[in-house]
Amino acid sequence: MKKPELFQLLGLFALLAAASASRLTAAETNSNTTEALPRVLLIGDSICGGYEKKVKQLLAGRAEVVKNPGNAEHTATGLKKLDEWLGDGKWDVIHFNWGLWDIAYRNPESKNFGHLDKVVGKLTTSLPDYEQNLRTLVARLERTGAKLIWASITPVPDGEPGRIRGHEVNYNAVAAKIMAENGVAIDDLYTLAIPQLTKLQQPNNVHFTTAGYNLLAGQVADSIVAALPGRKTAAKQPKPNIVFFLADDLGYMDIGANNRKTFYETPNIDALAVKGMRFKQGYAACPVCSPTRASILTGKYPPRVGITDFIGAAQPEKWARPTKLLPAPYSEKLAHEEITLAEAFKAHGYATFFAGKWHLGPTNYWPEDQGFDINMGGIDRGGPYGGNKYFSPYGNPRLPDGPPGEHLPDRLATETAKFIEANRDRPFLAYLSFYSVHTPLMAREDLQKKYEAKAKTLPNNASAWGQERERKVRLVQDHAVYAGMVEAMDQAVGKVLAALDRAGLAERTVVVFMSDNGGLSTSEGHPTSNLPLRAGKGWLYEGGIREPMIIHAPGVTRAGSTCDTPVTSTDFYPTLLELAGLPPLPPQHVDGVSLVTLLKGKSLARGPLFWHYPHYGNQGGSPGGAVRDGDWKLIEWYEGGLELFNLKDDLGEQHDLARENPAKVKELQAKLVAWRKEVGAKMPAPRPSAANSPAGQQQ
Ligand SMILES: [Ca+2]
Repeated sequence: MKKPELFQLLGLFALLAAASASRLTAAETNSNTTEALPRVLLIGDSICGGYEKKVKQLLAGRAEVVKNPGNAEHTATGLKKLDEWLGDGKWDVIHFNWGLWDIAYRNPESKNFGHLDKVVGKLTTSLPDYEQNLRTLVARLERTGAKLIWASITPVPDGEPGRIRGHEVNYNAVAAKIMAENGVAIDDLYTLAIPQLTKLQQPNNVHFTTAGYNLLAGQVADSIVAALPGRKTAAKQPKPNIVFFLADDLGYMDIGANNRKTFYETPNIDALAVKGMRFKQGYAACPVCSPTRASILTGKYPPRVGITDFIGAAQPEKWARPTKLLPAPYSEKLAHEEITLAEAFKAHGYATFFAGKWHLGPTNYWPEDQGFDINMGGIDRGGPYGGNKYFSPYGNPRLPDGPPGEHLPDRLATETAKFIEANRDRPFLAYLSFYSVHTPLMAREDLQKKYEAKAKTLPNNASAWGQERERKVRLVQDHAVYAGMVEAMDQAVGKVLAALDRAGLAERTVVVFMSDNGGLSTSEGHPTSNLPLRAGKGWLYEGGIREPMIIHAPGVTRAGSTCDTPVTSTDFYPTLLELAGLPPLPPQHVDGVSLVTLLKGKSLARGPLFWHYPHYGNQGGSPGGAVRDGDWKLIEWYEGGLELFNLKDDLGEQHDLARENPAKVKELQAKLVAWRKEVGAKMPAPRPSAANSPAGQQQ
């Protein structure tokens, strides 16, 4: 008997065995082998039906593969039928998947309940129900003693009637968490399919072409082979962890790595720059906080997400200041439909952690609702305004108080370090979003004293002031309390990096440091100076948007390297996915560009960067937009007026070249206008003339 024939015969015996009896029968019947083939049960929906045949071919002679009869449908069907499918339960490997049916919408009017109705109506299974059902199913599968492999839900294309693109990511995230908790292997068909989706999937349909099913089958067969008895699971290269530090209101010139003469001391952040790459033209997508925060978490420009001002700013209908224009309306929460950076990582089995300032919406829109497993202190507020503010008790519903007097940045670092230690054996995303160095201006007493003494040693020993429109602007860094706040935050960064070292994770953890807008220099205590950059937080000049930005990606970035390419906060999303070896999510991070090429020291045509801030901030600025293209920057003030700067020659934006170079103004303004249209930017409105009268002047 030739080998292929033997394998065919074995396959036949296997089928007989599956149909009627236990595998002992198969072993006894097959007198030519001393051992029966391992038994593999496939449980799945029509996608599984699509790759079933090829998987059986690929495993012929190595395993007896049986699929559940028909379609596994949704998790509720699984709960009803699982015992029937398991039969005697003597399986070596069970490869299973639920989800595609669960995320389908059914027409509640339909009587034809046996099929997907292809009409958006009621979601088959809510996310909490899916989680509960899947937990029960996994518990029952575990009792079989088989090695378990869970296959992620394959992508839903845009335009498929009956399902919404993106739901699969959220359901995969929940499933990945359950599998991680239960030690179930993951066969990530989602990640496999994403890059080639348009080629391998049928148009506007979740089903695949033959080539697509063959691709899936190859990976399914490999995952089964790796789990077969006597096989050691091949040790995979662990995925890198991500630690993302986001400072609040820290200016570009506030760290030693960017400013050797800074009054403040930031040895830990400077050391990070020495290990990784420092961006000299890294921008925030907005000169105030909530919009930039949204841009990092969504990979989209703020006007596309609708969050164009800090949440809490007065909407136009409540606007009381006697301004020329009415500010544009803006969204006061980050929509659940956005697949946040945290949700994207969670979908691939990452543990996700948030600590600190959130400021992206009311209750039900906090970090735990946007993909973070743990939330320490992230709420609606834009500052530490409860209790004793920067010192415990904090009066924060998401941060249990520490001992009286405990300092907030240190506590957030402690929590982050604890999370890192607890998750040292699985990939994680830790997002430490400091409340520091935002107002209220409060420092640890020892640090304040240290910098009061240091201020006395400054050459002129006096603050100096300039003018930015009607506001005075600080020109010298010498604020002792602010300096103390900067150093305390830097120490907190050091504490987290030390935890990575202790856990032995420093060489497989990507570390990012960024701030959400420029340093506060024209209001609310005017604590810092951004010179030579013009103005500060709340302004479209460089002082308001150019940020301290560092990325250390072990094995990718060269120690102590710098980058001069202008990049912006929407770019983190695709960059971090690529660094983690995860597939991009292009419809989500539509405004981001992966910076990995730059991190490797190569050049990248990043393209122009845009800003839209249709609001009167608290720092003296007025509504405007801006575009940065090469060395040029155009600011369009919506009250009227255009300013053109060449940043290469004029970093301080002192020489407006708009009159000298009308062609460049026209070119850049056309780009800005086209971009506003593309992202659906809302504009400030002209005011009814009555509102401009002194009677309308409140505030
Ligand atoms: Ca801020």
